[in-house]
Amino acid sequence: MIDPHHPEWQAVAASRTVLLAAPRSFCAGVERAIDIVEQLLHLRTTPVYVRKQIVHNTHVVADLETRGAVFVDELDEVPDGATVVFSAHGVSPAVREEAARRDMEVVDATCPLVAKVHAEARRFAGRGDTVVLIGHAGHEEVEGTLGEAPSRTVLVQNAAEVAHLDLPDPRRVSYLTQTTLAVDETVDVIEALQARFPHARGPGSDDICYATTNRQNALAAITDESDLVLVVGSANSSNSVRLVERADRGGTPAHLIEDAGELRAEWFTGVRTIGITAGASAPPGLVDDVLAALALLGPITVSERETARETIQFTLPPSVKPA
Ligand code: 10E
Ligand code: SF4
Repeated sequence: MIDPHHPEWQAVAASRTVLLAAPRSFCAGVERAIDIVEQLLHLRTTPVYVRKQIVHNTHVVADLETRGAVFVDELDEVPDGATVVFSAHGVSPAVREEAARRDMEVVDATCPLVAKVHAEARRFAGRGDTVVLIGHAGHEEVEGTLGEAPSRTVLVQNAAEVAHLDLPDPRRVSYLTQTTLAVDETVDVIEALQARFPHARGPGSDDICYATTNRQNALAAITDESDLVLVVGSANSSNSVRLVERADRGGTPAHLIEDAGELRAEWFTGVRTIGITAGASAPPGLVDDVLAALALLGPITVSERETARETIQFTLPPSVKPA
């Protein structure tokens, strides 16, 4: 937390320029997922369970928890017949089957762009291909997508792993990607895959979503001019971590912060221009808080650099649509 009266913060007091990347913060899939939980809290008199973090942001989860949502890790913590929300990252068919078997009311907050990747996994595996899923092991979205055709899907995390793939029929290969990967790194993985398996077929371009791509491009546009980059987001947020790595690869020191309380004085020595962005699950108000905190160190001139305009919105499931 910035304390303007403390000597360590006084030592880095200065007037500064802040470059705000745009787009940043909430994407359409996150807005929809949060809306779903909010609507249910309003509409139901019984408990509203949410399987996993609705989105990967500590503040969003804490806020919904305060308002009554009950977050659980697995369905075994949810009573039979209860209302349960599936998170924006999606679930495997096995989870859906368990919910159905136990008569739960499921409200699915899976982002439609994640659901699209699930549909591709079913289609590609259904035509007899081995599906190479490019993504990060252990991530909830990857676990959900892998679950669509577990015996026909293999996970690849980077270009180096492509060399170790041992596939049953090298002519029957398809690939898919997690929605929040680094665009530039994914190009390398797909190239390595196509070099080894020239028959490999993909989803057209790749599955990285518009929001991920836009936030990476917006950050790239301010990285060179910045002495320091701050990314607002939680540590388990894949798309937020990719933004930090993107700035680092561009040669600018970058830090992921949950909120203004995590700012550290030593980051600001010699820094005159600060680039700021936020991951797709980070509430916009947290960026406002960071700006307010930075202003305690001296006058700031804020300049927003917009590289794309986002107008996309997803409709809510019928069961939670406001009348
Ligand atoms: O860790 P991720 O970036 O996948 O998730 P997030 O909750 O931080 O941001 C929203 C992205 C989703 C739901 C995955 N496409
Ligand atoms: Fe959907 Fe993309 Fe947002 Fe994920 S990051 S919730 S895929 S819009």
